[in-house]
Amino acid sequence: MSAFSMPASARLWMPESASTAAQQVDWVFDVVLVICTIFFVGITGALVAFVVRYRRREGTPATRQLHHHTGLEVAWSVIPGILLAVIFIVGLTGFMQLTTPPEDAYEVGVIGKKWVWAFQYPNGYIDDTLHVPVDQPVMLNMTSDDVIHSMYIPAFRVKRDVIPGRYTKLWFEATKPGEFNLFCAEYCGTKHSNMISSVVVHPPGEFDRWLEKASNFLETMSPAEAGKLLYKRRGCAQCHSVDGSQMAGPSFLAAWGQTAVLDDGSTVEVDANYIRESILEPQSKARAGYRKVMPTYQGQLKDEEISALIEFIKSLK
Ligand code: HEC
Ligand SMILES: [Cu+2]
Repeated sequence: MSAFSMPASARLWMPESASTAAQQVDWVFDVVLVICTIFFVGITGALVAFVVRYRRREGTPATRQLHHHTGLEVAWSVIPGILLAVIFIVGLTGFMQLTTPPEDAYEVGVIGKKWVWAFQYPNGYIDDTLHVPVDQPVMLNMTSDDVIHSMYIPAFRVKRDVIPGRYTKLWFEATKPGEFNLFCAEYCGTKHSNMISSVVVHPPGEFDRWLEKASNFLETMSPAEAGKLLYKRRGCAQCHSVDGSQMAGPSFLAAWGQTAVLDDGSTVEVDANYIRESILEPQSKARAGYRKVMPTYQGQLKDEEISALIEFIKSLK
């Protein structure tokens, strides 16, 4: 327990705290802040006082020689030295804890891509919101499809880069049910600021029920409805509108059956095969007039999911 901790709601400059790491992180932050403030005020105060007191005056000769003061010099070296060593040790142990996930942590896969998060649960289900059980360590195994992103959950006091071509891990244990913000904290392109999601912490016993229900959406919904859900959850909505407005990609409104002009001048009809190919190999037949920014969904959308997306696009007459 920290000498500085107050009820979460009473804190002015800290976000809500909802993980086992939050208290310690806040405590270290507060202690370092207090130490820095004491030194800042002390040093700046002495500086100002000396400037005023020993300023050059008419008729006062300059001091010829100053001798050093061994006691003072030892004190101002040793005391900060000890403080720094203590901060280092506390920081190092905290860092080790934060970077070493417990063996029994529940693992969720994370893929960052411009500009959406994909969270993959052990049964293969993918969602754009992170759902976790309360009071259980959770480990995120993270990678990126394109550029460097950064997983940041302020209420849990955790943040870690998400890097293409390698896996980084981050873990936490949520301490209260609720919904908390989740951000990308690394500037990753035009819509970086839209790369917002949330963590839903489920009360005991509810997480498994949620996962079971959420994973069955392909069976419980009509294909077009399931496609609409995928369109929102899997980030298509970031670049494709359904009301005809222009975004990074062509609108899906009335796209079905249209003749699309490709960047090599040829044309193609927007049908099931073309949509499927656009999703799996976006660069192979690129539309004229658009930048090739669509990420591939190869290996990330099952056949049934692609079919559902096709039905959804078809339904937008
Ligand atoms: C980062 C932006 C972005 C995201 C995310 C994105 N797309 Fe695209 N998409 C584009 C762009 C740009 C094009 C046009 C250029 C091209 O064909 O590569 C395109 C083209 C397409 C086309 C061809 C449409 C036509 O009229 O020619 C389809 C179909 C498509 N996307 C489906 C999807 C689906 C389904 C998703 C989600 C699973 C998705 N896109 C996610 C940017 C995006
Ligand atoms: Cu990002």
